[in-house]
Amino acid sequence: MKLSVSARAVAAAAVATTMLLTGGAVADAASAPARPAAAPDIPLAGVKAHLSQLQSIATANGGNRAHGRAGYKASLDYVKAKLDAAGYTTTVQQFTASGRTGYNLIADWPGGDANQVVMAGSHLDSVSSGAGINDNGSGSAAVLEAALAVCRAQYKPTKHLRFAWWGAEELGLVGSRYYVNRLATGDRSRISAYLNFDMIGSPNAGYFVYDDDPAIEKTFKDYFSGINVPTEIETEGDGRSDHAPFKSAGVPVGGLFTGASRTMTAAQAAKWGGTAGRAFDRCYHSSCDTTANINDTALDRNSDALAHAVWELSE
Ligand code: DTR
Ligand code: CA
Ligand code: ZN
Ligand code: ZN
Repeated sequence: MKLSVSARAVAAAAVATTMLLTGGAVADAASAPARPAAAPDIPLAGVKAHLSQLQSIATANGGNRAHGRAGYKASLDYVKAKLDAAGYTTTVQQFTASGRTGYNLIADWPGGDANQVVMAGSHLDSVSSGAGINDNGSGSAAVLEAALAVCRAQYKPTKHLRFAWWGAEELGLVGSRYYVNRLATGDRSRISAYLNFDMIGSPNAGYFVYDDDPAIEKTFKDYFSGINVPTEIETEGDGRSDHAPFKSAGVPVGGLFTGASRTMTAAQAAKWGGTAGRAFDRCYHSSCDTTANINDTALDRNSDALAHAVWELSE
């Protein structure tokens, strides 16, 4: 007698056979490991609101947010208040440089593996000649808004997230070096990545990716490829921002940069838009580095890339 064998029975037999051969469950769409949630879009309006606050702080405090001046501490108090309200564990680290008191702000997002810490940071100080909105309100505001997005999402990554705002970078990476030098040796090796954001909204913006750690570099480059924005390797800054002390301590580092006093070439203008022969930021370290000195598209793209990397590297 010929048996009619249903397709379901054939499939069941195939699964059973596979189970026997693999000794385990058969992975299928339902059981495949879930891909981590993609990073949320970082609202440009949120980042710009922080820049407006930093501009107001500078205007109310002698026109700058420089190390050792009232404008810097007011900037730190602003950022800290936002993070405290969002449930972060914040720490203010005090140090002295050039005879004046400086401060780092460290914000830990509760949870995650303390042996695998993903950090994102930026320097919060300006030079004494201006408000420092691109240098480096842009990085500080983007890191803050990404940290607030982690709270909004109630993101619970495998790794531990830590965010930092450095003091006295303009004096020579003083705050970040103070932090790294005071890490217990074991703590240095617990930092699996440090991401640096110093000038990410330059008016005549280039899109530069640090090429220090290949995996971090790829994370950023893949993001920009996904939005069809070409990038170049950052060549102006080795040792010139707060990633340097982390790199010297053996921590994998990466970051983004939109350019400072170097001029944009014709080839760069052709792929990015912008003006050839003009500095990426004509107001670098000048009094005109105000909220008018920001390229919104560049700031938005880099803020979103920052969040993408934080989510991707901490999953
Ligand atoms: N040192 C930064 C500006 C700067 C110049 N080149 C780079 C490269 C990468 C990051 C930052 C910079 C400052 O003046 O704060
Ligand atoms: Ca965005
Ligand atoms: Zn600077
Ligand atoms: Zn800077």
